[in-house]
Amino acid sequence: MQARIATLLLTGLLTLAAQTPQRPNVILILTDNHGAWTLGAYGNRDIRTPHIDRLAEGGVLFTRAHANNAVCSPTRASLLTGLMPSQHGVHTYLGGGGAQIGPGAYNTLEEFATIPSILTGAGYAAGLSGKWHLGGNLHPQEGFSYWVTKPHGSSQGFYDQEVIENEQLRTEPTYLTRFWTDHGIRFIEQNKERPFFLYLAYNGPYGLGNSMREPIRNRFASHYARHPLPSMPRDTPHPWNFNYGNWLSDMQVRRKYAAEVSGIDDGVGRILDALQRLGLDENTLVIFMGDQGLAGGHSGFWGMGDHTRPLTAFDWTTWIPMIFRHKGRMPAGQRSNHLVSNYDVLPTLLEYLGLGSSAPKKPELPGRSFAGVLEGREVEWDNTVFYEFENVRAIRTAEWKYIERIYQRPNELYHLESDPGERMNLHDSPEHRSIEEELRGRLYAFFDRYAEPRWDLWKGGASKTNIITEKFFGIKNPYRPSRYQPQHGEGKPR
Ligand SMILES: [Ca+2]
Repeated sequence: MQARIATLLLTGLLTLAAQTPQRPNVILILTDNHGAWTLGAYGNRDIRTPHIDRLAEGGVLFTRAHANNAVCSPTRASLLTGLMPSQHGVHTYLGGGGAQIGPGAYNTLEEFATIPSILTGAGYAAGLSGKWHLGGNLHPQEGFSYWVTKPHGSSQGFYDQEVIENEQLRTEPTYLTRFWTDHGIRFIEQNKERPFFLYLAYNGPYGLGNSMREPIRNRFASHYARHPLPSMPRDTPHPWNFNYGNWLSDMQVRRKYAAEVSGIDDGVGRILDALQRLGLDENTLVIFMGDQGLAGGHSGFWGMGDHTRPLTAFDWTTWIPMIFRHKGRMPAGQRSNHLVSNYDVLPTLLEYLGLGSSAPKKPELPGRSFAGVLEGREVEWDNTVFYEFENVRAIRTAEWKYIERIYQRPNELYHLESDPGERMNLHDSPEHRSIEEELRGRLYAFFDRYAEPRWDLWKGGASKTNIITEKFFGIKNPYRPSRYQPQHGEGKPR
């Protein structure tokens, strides 16, 4: 009898062991200034993205994913912490030097639990290959043990650029998009026997500044050399364009942007091939998303919500690609219309990995887990996302968007169902007063609940970054932690 119980116990344990394999690996591929509209999987017919399209065919694509801010550092901080800018204090992009590298450098996420710090706490090896842009760039942060990144956030090009490797600055002559992919594959190979988290954060396609004046040097130069690229509209520039309005008719910029999207697609293809080659397909969750979107001529804009005056919250700056794939566990070829945000990713990922109890409790997370959608279950979902960019806050539902500004006008109300290009501002029109009041109430309730007074610009709080609308808030210098001591090797002028 005892032997039988022991056998049953043993069988039970063996069955349990077989049913609870080690947690899946996670690869989070993040692109920079990347509108969903550039990808074949989202309906684009003139930019070549066969590998990202293949990824989508094998998993779940979110047709309506939005970023909660217009620029790099805040959206990355929100992705990794699950918090709003008025909770983590990163309101705009970190400028050169400052918190990023040099004597004032510090990690702006230090006091928060993040996707990498939570996963490394659960036994994952974590690797960053690509753009960090959240401070303390020279040294590995947030539990990362593999750390190859950039000293700055902005990209002046994709060749002969400064990188940080082995905690040293140097110039990398080769194609950065390929360089990040190479390091991503190396990290996967080194950690293939244990759970790993790869944060592969491409600095392309970028779409801005000198990087778009660099000639196309990847293998797509001839493909796009004469391509008319009709997916980038040639509208009359919107009067709110600030510094890129004349790019709407610039074919060099369009072709360069398209070529950098396709360059990333090659990298995604190599990552997927590496997973297959190493037999990791069925034990690896792959997430592909953009940090925020980019207008490529849409509604008369080029760029993001910081390339306009006033600062804006238009959909072209927030609409991002978001694709999840996990072979064997996730339904293939699914498209979800749930309205989701970058700040929903952390709670989703933790629940999906069975780490829901590790979700940070304070500050309170505004995000909601859509893990059920990934597993093909029906989930209750409030189709509402929020946006915050300095003096601009917005609420977006499936049907409406309401945008409010502090210290500046106008406010804006758009009926997105009939006006997806956000061209007809219905603010203050008598027949829309009640919907505007309702949305305004929900917007205020959201920030009343979640904003931390310390970082709530609208209520006298500070910022870890310089802010573009400094004149409205009277904040001259970004917050710096007082305990900061320069570390050895930092602060060397270059
Ligand atoms: Ca960006």
